[in-house]
Amino acid sequence: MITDDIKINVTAGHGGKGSVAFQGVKKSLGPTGGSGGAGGNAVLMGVSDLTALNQLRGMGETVVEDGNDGQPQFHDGRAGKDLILNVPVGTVIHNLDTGEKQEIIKVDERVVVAKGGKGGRGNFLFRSSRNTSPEQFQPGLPGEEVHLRLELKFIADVGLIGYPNVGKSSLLNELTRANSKVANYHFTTLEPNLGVYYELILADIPGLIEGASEGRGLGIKFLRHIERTKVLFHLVSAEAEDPAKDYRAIRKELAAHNKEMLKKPEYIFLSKSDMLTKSAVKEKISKLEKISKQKNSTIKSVMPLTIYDDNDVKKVEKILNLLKEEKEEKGADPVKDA
Ligand SMILES: Nc1nc2c(ncn2[C@@H]2O[C@H](COP(=O)(O)OP(=O)(O)OP(=O)(O)O)[C@@H](O)[C@H]2O)c(=O)[nH]1
Ligand SMILES: [Mg+2]
Repeated sequence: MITDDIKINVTAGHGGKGSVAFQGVKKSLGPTGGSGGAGGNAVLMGVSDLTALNQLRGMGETVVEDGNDGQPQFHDGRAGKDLILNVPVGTVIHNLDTGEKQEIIKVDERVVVAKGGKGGRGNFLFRSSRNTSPEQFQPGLPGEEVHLRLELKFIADVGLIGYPNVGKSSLLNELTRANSKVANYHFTTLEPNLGVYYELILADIPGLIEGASEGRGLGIKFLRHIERTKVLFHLVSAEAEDPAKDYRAIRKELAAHNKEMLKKPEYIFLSKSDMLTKSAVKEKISKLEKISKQKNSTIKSVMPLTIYDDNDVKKVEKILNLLKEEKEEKGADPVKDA
């Protein structure tokens, strides 16, 4: 199971205390107390492992290492070690205390989520012409405490959507080296799968059904993973009695999740077209084409598709190649574009 939504509480390290010490026995020989080290920070770091949040589950209250206290002889305390927590790229960090949101988009990108407390000054730093043997010092400051929700939203370029059993996973496997489970029943895919076509990332999500937004089937929580994709590949089975009706039903669920989803360019595939005669395919395609001619339609193309015909698969690859070029030209970032 991929963990894609968790809460964690982290407290950064406490700053070390400043030291009070003097040269030799006599105070008059001057202060030498070093300062305390800063407390360690809590840092989130982007990694490519999509299951990285699994490791953060059940970590409870986590406290980062404190800074060491200052020592005599001008020795400052060592700073506490930062705690680095790996999160998958595409993780949105919600600060539950402030309501702030931040995203980790790149591998190795680091975000300090809780800053360690400052170390206190030792008495050496309190010396002055008026007070040559100060007894003052500062205690270190406490580290920041944060309550975070970490929500993974895949950074995919293409989202595969449709009813269950329409061949989404089969297509993903055909186009990429993904090994998404395929079977002839509904809800074979229980959690999202990603595949890579050159530099494009394709996301295959569990099938949607009418009422998914009200919790039917597997629900629509997976839609967040394709919220930021540039385009949608919408598969409607040739076996559907009324493909236009199926198409609209899925669009309704998309809208229920987020109306912005309806603005994405869409490529429609009448999947499993090998199951029908040529004329029946034509008829169903024309029904879908009618929709594509409506005002405000974001449909780019409608085509029949069977994964058993190499030519069909090549046509899909052609679309992907165009998207790939577009992405290269723009240096497009699917996240920023969304
Ligand atoms: N005849 C035919 N069958 C296909 C085609 N593509 C997929 N299938 C079959 O359709 C069934 C469902 O395929 P999946 O790829 O698991 O469908 P899915 O849309 O991912 O289904 P869920 O994960 O349940 O949403 C499997 O038995 C596939 O072998 C096709 O082009 N033609
Ligand atoms: Mg599937």
